[in-house]
Amino acid sequence: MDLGADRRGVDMGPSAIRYAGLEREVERVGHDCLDAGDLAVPQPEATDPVASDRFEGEAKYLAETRDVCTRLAGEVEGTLGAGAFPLVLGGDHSIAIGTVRGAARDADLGVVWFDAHGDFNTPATTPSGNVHGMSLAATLGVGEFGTEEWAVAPRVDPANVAMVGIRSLDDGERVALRDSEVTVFTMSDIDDRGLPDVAEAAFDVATDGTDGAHVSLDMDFLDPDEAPGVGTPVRGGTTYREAHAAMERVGERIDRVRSMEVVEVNPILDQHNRTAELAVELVASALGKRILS
Ligand SMILES: [Mn+2]
Repeated sequence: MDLGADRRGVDMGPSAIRYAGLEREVERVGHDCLDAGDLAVPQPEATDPVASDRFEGEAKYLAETRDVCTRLAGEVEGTLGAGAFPLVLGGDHSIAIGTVRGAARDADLGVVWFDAHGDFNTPATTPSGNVHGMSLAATLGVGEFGTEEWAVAPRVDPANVAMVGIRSLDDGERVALRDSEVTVFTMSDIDDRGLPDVAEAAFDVATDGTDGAHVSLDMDFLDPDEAPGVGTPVRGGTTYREAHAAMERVGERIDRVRSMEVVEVNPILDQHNRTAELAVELVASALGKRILS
């Protein structure tokens, strides 16, 4: 999916992640892996960004995004229903609306959101109109997203949502986040407490009284020195080891993890596919790979 922002190239991300050997690596960690292929997503060049929709002009490609996310939610729900673990590849972060909706359908779900950004804008606050910067707000039913067709609420309680790695917020989302029950661990928190401690705390938030957590990994969680091939890079992110430490914490609690997605890999901005390769490594850590095993 590359509808969540102005055309950038993140729709090639899943292909780059596959090319980097995801399936092989997942099987090496000890899991069977079935690639269910790509969802059909409209091409931005063939689509009017402000076609008729409820929030016309304030959120680009909203109708198309909702359609894709509705189908994705069905895939995720079906995967869970088959007793498997859904791992969704992006694509821009707007896909989280579908992943979370599917994972929350039959469960009380918490969310751990690893990201440089808040993704907490709404059509009323967005400076850009890009839905990938609204995906968490849409998931929680904030503001104009508080309608039945958008929100997964009440199944995802904001009190069970934790964000990690935040370092770039728009003014409107800073206010909205402060007014919400979402727990935000910024890069400053990681400086102060260290990543393992922050990741543990985030997991505690997401699993407190829930049936499990969804892990949403935006590759811009990492510093662009490590992950240059992302849609919206921001300096001052996590290091290579910190990112692995975060995913190793996920791996330690994998029995409480219901679903995962890795998003915003942009092969056009990447260097020799290193960001996609890093995405594969981080997924392997999250699924249980350890240095000595
Ligand atoms: Mn994001």
